[in-house]
Amino acid sequence: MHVSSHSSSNRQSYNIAVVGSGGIGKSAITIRFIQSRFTDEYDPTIEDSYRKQLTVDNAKYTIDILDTAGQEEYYMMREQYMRNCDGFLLVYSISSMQSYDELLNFYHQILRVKEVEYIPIVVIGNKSDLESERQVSFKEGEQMGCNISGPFFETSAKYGLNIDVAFQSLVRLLRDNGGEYNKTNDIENAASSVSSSCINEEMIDAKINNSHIKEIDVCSSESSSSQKKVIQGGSSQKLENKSAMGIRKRQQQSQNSNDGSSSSSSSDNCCVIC
Ligand SMILES: Nc1nc2c(ncn2[C@@H]2O[C@H](COP(=O)(O)OP(=O)(O)O)[C@@H](O)[C@H]2O)c(=O)[nH]1
Ligand SMILES: [Mg+2]
Repeated sequence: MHVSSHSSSNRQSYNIAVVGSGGIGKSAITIRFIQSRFTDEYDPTIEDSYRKQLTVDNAKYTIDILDTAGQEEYYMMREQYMRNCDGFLLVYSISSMQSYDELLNFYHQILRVKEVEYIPIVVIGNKSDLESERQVSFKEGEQMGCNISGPFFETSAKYGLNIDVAFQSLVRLLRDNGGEYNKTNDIENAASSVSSSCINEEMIDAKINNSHIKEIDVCSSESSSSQKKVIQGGSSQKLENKSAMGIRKRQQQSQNSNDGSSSSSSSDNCCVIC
């Protein structure tokens, strides 16, 4: 169920930041999405920006993705990219309760910096393959999505699970100014879509019994298609004082004409509107 009845943006390009604590897989998610591969190199100091073209619901979009790094500890330094970005992937690791707890700090800072009540955000619980190390339940992830009015996905950058649908979901939010997640969009509609209990318990039970990466509520997602990419090295941009923060920076660009869904599972996705 994607939303088209709300105010739609005519924009065809958006700036997105991948945000969260260090070591939770921001770079792995971004590289999986851009390059359809998994990297287990971990360099917390590299900040990259990427460009990718993707098609969502038959419309083409260019998205600039900032894979943030190092700013986790530099509260003030985050403000610049927050101001510049239209939408955010807020990421924690299911194997780190601390990274989960820190998400609300990021969220509140984004709202404060942008001075708005709603901002297009998708919540991601990454490393869903690390079941034996799980510290954050699926339900807690959904609760976080409810708290910040955003769709929630558990992903595995390692296995390419739910990565593409998470990005597509964010593009739809940007296009629809949040759709049903933005309660200020359409008061009547929003009121009727708000359920008294934040999470549908039946859905959760089905989810838990099944697996952590299958859908609990249906968002449309697109079928896979083959993907051609050109990755180009580039110059650094955007962040100032990066040397003071020990951040190394690259820029990569991916031009393609697909819907960005080739690398992940076919249609596993989940969103809860609460
Ligand atoms: N098992 C598993 N490991 C992951 C996953 N995503 C990232 N990692 C690993 O976690 C470490 C940190 O990832 P990275 O993307 O550099 O984290 P960042 O600091 O948030 O950018 C690396 O060793 C990655 O290989 C995942 O989905 N599953
Ligand atoms: Mg990183």
